[in-house]
Amino acid sequence: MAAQNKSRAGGLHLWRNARLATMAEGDAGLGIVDKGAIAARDGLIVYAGPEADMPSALAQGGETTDCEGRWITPGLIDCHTHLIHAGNRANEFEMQLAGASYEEVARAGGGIVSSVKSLRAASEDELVAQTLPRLDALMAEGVTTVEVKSGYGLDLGNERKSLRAARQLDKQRPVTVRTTFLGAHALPPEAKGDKDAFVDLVANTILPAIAAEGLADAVDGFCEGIAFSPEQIARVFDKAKALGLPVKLHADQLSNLHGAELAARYGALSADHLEYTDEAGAAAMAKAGTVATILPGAYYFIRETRKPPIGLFRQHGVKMAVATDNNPGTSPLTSLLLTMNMAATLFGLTVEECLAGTTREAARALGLLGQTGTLEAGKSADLAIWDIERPAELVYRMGFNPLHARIWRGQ
Ligand code: DI6
Ligand code: FE
Repeated sequence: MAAQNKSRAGGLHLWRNARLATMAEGDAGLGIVDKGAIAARDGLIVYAGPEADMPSALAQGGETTDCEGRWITPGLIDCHTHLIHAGNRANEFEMQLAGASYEEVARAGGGIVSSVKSLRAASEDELVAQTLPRLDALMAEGVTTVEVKSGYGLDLGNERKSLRAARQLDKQRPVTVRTTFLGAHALPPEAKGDKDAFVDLVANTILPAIAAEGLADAVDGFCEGIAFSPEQIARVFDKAKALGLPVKLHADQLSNLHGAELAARYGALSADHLEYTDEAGAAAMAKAGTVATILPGAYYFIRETRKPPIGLFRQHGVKMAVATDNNPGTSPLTSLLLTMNMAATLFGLTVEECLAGTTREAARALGLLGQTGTLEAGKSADLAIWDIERPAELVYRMGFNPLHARIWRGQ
């Protein structure tokens, strides 16, 4: 695959005769504009709004696309993925379907550790080659920005390899990739059960080296009984803060260790999963401006029964993002459209919340709200053009892709 030109497309381009869902914060609801148009210059939106109000200097010039009444939304953003991994765990899925418990699967060499083994055995190029089909599946549904975590390497060489592979994705496809270092994801076999020593290694050795190479845009951790304690995560976060990197957290997925409060205390961009988060957690997130990233794919796949407290998030004004959590163990999901359907069906999110969750709020969860996530002048011309009659169709269908065209930075 030839490397794509990552510079912004030059010149003026107009998309006319469209219906817009701007998703802009100040606009009511989806920010619907019935007879809308967008103008972009050098890959940046210079106008988005009613076609009739477009400044004539723009309306007269430029290459024009007639959208024939189609809908335009901001390009979709998948703000939580473990897209870089090697192999898959379909064998474990079969074992579980045959009645094996999680412990039995783990004893047979399964679980996160099996993905660590496969990733360590793969070269950087092999990781890129294995990941591109997953990235392509996301992009085919209008994704223009994707977050990619490490966390299956668990030593410096393999975490570095994972994040370099993630940076490669960005060079090989017309998409924005944001990388997140997830060293505190699981305990590797060589740590021999010593979580504290491993956290020291992550915080004091691996993270500074990753940061020095500029390989991570953010730092994440897995705060859970089966992973790391709040105190251990705090040690990683302290180092991240000292290095000037924003943090995110896998919080309260399987139990309430008050991960939401921990994330809020560190001013985290987002806290993710949150099935067991309580009211104090929601209140703390609201106060800190930490986005709640809802991950219905993992909830569905592991047949979780406890739902995230959507009502509390609404009540306290916590912003909600929606993401795939693509990973080989608990969410082998590469459809953000299906994820929206699950967020609505399983958790009761509205169409507006689902669409905001995969555009504006996902951008916020990545610290990118100034650059993308809404159709507003000054932002990147990241657009998804849809063959639909109403935006609800994007949430309603299961396994059907109505994307007509995907525009990234104006191209
Ligand atoms: N939470 C999860 O559900 C996954 N990672 C995480 O932090 C599990 C990942 C895996 O099983 O491979
Ligand atoms: Fe995850």
